[in-house]
Amino acid sequence: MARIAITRPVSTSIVHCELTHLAREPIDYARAVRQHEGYEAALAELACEVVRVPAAHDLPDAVFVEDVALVMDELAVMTRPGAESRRGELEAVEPVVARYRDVARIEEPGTLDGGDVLRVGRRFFVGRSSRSNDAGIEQLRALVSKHGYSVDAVDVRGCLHLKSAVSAVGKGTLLGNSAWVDRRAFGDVAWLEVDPTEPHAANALRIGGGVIYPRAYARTAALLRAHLEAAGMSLHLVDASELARAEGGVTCCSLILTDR
Ligand code: CIR
Repeated sequence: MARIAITRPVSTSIVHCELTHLAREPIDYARAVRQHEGYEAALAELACEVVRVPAAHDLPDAVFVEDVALVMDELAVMTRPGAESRRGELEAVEPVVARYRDVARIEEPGTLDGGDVLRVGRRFFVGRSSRSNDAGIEQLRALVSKHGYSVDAVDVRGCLHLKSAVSAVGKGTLLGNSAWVDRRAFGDVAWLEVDPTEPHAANALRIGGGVIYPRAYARTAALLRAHLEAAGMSLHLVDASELARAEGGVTCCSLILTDR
């Protein structure tokens, strides 16, 4: 069973990306490309075969492939991104996803961004955000409940996506910023709180026994490292500062799946 990470190159137009909670700052394209290469190297360290969707330089946010699809063992769901400027991203991603899974779709009036979807075992938590609406969440529920997954909507405030506020860093362990999401929504799980000086530090990408994480959040990284070491897991730090200016984190830049 091979582990696949689907990625997409940084677009030359990244500076024109969508921004919701951040002020626009210059983005160094060459540095963003180098950082993305470092991210792909971390994926390879975690035994992923990196499969690239062709670049789409006219689509500023195309690097954030997480938002346009969800991939489970049983099926894939192409989302309908909440930002209209991002809907054109699906066209080239779908055929790549379709190599590995049967594909279902979120349809109008539903909207859903993959960044709002957090999976913990057979449970999906979906952020009700400016990008994902109740119709999208209902459609997802209809598609995945027949495969034994539950879907709970969770309110998020102050950040773009649910996974800006909380992400999974181990079996049943979440890393979160409780100023942006109510941890009680997730029931009985272990919760690591981000350092209060690092509100953006809750987005981590767990792949098997490793976690990819931005080097910039040094205090939260120290906490996370101690937790992972105790659990026999590894921490893989990457530079992700340029894509952070585009309001993206480490989960956003890949779709992880198993090829059977
Ligand atoms: C957007 O606003 O859509 C992009 N600039 C950032 C998307 C980040 N994606 C993610 O957190 N899953």
